[in-house]
Amino acid sequence: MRIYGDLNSGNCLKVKWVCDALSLPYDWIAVDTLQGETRSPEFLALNPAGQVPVVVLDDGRPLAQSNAIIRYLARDSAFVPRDPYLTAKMDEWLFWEQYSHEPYIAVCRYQMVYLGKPASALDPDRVRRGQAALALMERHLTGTAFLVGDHCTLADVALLAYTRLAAEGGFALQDYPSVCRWIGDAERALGLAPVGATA
Ligand SMILES: N[C@@H](CCC(=O)N[C@@H](CS)C(=O)NCC(=O)O)C(=O)O
Repeated sequence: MRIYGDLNSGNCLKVKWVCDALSLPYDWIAVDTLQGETRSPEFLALNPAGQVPVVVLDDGRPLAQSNAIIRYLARDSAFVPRDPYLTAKMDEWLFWEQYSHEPYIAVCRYQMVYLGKPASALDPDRVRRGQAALALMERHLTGTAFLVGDHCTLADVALLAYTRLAAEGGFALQDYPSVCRWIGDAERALGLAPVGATA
């Protein structure tokens, strides 16, 4: 399998984390989104949306959208609950992440880290919605170890990707203590070093 991705992108890291945790072999193809590498005809043939991550499976079929990719790769693993209702609760978080979390937290981070904007130049409505997403997670994680039950599922993988980087987007993670506790637990479950830790 080939993974086309950017190691600074949380969406791409979701795929890497799942492959590493499940010992799925892959070749990582680094794609520089800022240099237009997602706009080449070859890349657009893999993903007409012109975004990473994209995987090309061993049989040559491409698949895009981070949550669709991890859903496919981890389909028979402990990252997906066996109980259909709990699987649907996991999917609830995956859809929520893409509509109500990533567009605010990841985009604020993108504007600060990639485009060099100061926090004061961020769209206040985007910041407010990012804070609302963190507050919702805080309320939920105050009563549960992981997002769905007591072990790490794809819901945690997907939400961890940008939540652990939220400070880089100007968000005060210390205001969300249960989220901070969960970040550590999810990182340990995935075998990840904390953000900023030197190897
Ligand atoms: N919903 C998509 C979002 C993918 C996405 O936003 N990818 C960004 C990097 S994180 C990208 O490729 N940006 C380059 C571009 O849009 O041209 C997913 O979850 O995979």
